[in-house]
Amino acid sequence: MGGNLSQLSMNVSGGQSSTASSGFFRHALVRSVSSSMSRGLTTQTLGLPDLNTARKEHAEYVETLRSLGVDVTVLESANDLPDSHFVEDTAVIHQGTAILTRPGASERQPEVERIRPHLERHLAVRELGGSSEAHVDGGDVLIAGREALIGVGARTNREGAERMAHQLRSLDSQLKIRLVPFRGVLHFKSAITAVRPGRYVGDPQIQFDTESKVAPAWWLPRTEGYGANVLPLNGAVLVSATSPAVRVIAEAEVGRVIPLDMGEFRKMDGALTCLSLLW
Ligand code: CIR
Repeated sequence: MGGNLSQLSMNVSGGQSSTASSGFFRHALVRSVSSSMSRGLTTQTLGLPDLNTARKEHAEYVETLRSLGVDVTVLESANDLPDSHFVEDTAVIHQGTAILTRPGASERQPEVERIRPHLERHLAVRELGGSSEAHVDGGDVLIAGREALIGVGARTNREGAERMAHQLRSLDSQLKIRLVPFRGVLHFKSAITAVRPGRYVGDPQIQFDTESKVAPAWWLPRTEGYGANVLPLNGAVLVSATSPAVRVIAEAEVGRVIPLDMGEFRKMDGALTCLSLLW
């Protein structure tokens, strides 16, 4: 088991000294909220999302990225694709190259071709490769510092994860890549992200096979598991406004924390990282 909140004071000084190693991004691609978002896929039972509130939350997200120095391209909404604002799942960007995914949910596969030309405008783009049965969602690929964790779960299968690992390795031979089978949550990054490289925060709802355990530095209280999806960006950490615990952790680890309301996206299994592709 990793750290808990009562141990926080012991970790604070070590955390603050490493702030500079957080991810730095100049560009982001986001897509405006689909007007059919309430018809998207979800495992939650939190009710239907309110489109206007979701648009406000999205606008605030975009403004926050801009306030941190990110040049944000906002694509027109794709109203025929209810989950298309969750652009993270369509590609994995590393070292100036976008690797297109092959999402595990067939309903979401058309999103990839829809975003391809916009990625090609800015980045080198490559295919995942492998058979049509190789599936990977961007929400299962966590790259933090020199480590990449690829979750094998509800949306990403072993063949998809291996293809993604192969592509990442060919871009960056120094990257330490691990495939991590998991259960209990939709995407790996729904439950594990890094406030900064090497410092993972986790939702205790995630379950691992014995041999594939990930040991986060911080496990959140069960009631605040949603807070485990954080977005470290240009010296700050975006966190969910619903988790006081993750706020305390991110303040101690990084210093600058920006809480955002993601309530409408949460109803559809979405969280902070899902709404952007960053490079
Ligand atoms: C889905 O089920 O695919 C969407 N409703 C939610 C996707 C959220 N994306 C992510 O966690 N990376």
